[in-house]
Amino acid sequence: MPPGANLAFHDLAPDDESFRDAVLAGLGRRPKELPCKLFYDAHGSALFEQICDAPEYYLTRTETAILEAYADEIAGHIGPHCRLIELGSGASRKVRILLDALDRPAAYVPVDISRERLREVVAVCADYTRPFGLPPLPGRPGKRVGFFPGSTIGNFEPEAVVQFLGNYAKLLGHGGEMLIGVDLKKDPKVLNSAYNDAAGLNAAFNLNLLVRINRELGGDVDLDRFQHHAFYNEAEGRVELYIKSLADQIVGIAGRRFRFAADELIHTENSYKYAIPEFRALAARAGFSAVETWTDPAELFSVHYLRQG
Ligand code: AVJ
Repeated sequence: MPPGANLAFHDLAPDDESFRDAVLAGLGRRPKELPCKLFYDAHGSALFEQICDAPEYYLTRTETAILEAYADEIAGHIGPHCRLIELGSGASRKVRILLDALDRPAAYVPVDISRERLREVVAVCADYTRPFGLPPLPGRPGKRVGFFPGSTIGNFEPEAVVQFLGNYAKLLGHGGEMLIGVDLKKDPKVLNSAYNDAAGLNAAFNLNLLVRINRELGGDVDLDRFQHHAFYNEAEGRVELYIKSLADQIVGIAGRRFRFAADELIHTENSYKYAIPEFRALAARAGFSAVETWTDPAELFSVHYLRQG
């Protein structure tokens, strides 16, 4: 933190469902599932950082290049003294690019935990998939601007995207604007390799859920009897991630016994991909109109600047 910068931390104490409850609930469903938010324990987050540097996983470097290429144009749209409210990890290089280009931003509000060089940093611990209120923000009243990079919006079902953007709109208030990263539909080969990288980082990231179950819930999962399974479902416009059981087996977890059939799939994540008009249509249903959209020359990824109304 630079000299003179202030850091405020507001813990809204989100009542996060325990890992145990989420696992037992998910494995109790038909078909079985484990929610993707469970990926991000310390090891999972570290694996994801590695995935971001994998040659096949173009998303992070492409979005970063777009932000670097158009930072001044984006800062022009945002204007001076904004309050930048970022949902999710603020640790990435991306917000750094934005903050360096912005004109005297008034505050940066990472809704998770991050570090920044601003006059004011207001960190808020909250579950942003649910509505929450912001604490009073310091500095002169500037525009509230949302920042949601990384195509994490792709994890929401399309109908939930409208709900989520609607909640975000309320959080930003009248005249609020937002910058959001959205991965684009493309050649299935490119998508399939992005989620099945040669180094096996996506597989380790996915199967880390089973490692967590053994460590945290006293599971007796034999990891050699399960496999990473990810593919692009063109009809649904999404990459689907599963953990596949390689045999008929019974596994003990948290004192319970779960039966898995050979080839049974446990769903762990959807990552929706959009064509630009498709995403704009969803944003419009949430009350946002498209001000500008930037892509890379190969149109692999898109960054959208949206305005309410
Ligand atoms: C962080 C949700 C954007 O869906 O591409 C990476 C997570 N899943 N490899 C994505 C992820 C498998 C990533 N997001």
